[in-house]
Amino acid sequence: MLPEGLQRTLARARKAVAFTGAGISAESGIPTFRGDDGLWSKLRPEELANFDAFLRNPQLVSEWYAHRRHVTRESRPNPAHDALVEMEDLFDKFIIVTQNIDNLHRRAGSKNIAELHGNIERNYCLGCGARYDGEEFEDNPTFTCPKCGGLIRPDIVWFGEMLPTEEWEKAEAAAEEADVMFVVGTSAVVYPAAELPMTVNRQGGKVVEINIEETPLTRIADYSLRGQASVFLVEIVEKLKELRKVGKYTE
Ligand code: BV8
Repeated sequence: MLPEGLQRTLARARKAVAFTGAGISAESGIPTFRGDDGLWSKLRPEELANFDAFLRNPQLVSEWYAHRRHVTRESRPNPAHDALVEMEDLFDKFIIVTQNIDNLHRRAGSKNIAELHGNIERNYCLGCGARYDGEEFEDNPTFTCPKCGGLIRPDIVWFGEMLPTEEWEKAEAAAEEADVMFVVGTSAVVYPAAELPMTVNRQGGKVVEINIEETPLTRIADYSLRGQASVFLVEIVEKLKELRKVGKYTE
């Protein structure tokens, strides 16, 4: 049962943002970063998810991403991703702002997505900029560009790298005007992405955290729902459908 206050927020909200992290894909079988079985628990970000590490050992870093691409392709969107697809039709304005690079929001069918940290299905050559996206990239075990021999890197944001300007600006603008932001499955420790829920809070929008554990955001969230992303997002979508049926928006 959703808190009364949250139901009133849902009834009134016209503009919404879903801000997602690795936790929304955990139920698809993709390991998170900082959980016990998280990716980082085995490897440290400085070892692999940064440009210097890539230049030092391009084969190792490229093989790690090829492995992760394989894992994401073997997985499927879960009911949490599907609930966010339905959410697009339940608000006047809705956008998914994701830190995830696993491509699952796209595969679930979401249309309006800001990918703050890139997408593991996109790659480009450092030498000539040629793009190597999706399947065509797989049969290239040397990760070098057939056109110019340059190094091919994943089109994702490593630590110390700037976020894609257009994606970041889309995310900031949405946070500035959101009536509600659902913060789903993120430990809220990576910046500048983790600033976005603070922006919503500062402009008077409601922050609804959905997480199986407490995070640094819990204290500023208007509602912190403790549990699985799929359970709460499905419940929120059912409530929205009920509320929208009895008149689009009730004050
Ligand atoms: C940058 C791609 C600026 C690679 C990633 C202050 C301001 C600005 C920057 C910084 C700053 N302080 C420090 C920095 C630097 C750094 C940073 O934030 N470091 C952190 C670690 C302190 N930031 C950067 O470097 C960023 N760039 O700032 O540039 C700049 C640059 C140059 C010059 C001047 C300025 C770039 C950050 C992007 C890094 N790239 N990923 C890859 O994936 O390999 S970050 C990585 O962490 C992923 O993208 C991931 O999405 C992201 C966040 O992690 P989460 O998604 O939250 O995942 P996590 O495992 O941590 O948490 C999962 C959560 O889910 C948990 O809470 C768990 O309880 C919950 N959960 C689990 N299961 C479920 C669930 N919840 C619900 N249901 C479930 N079933």
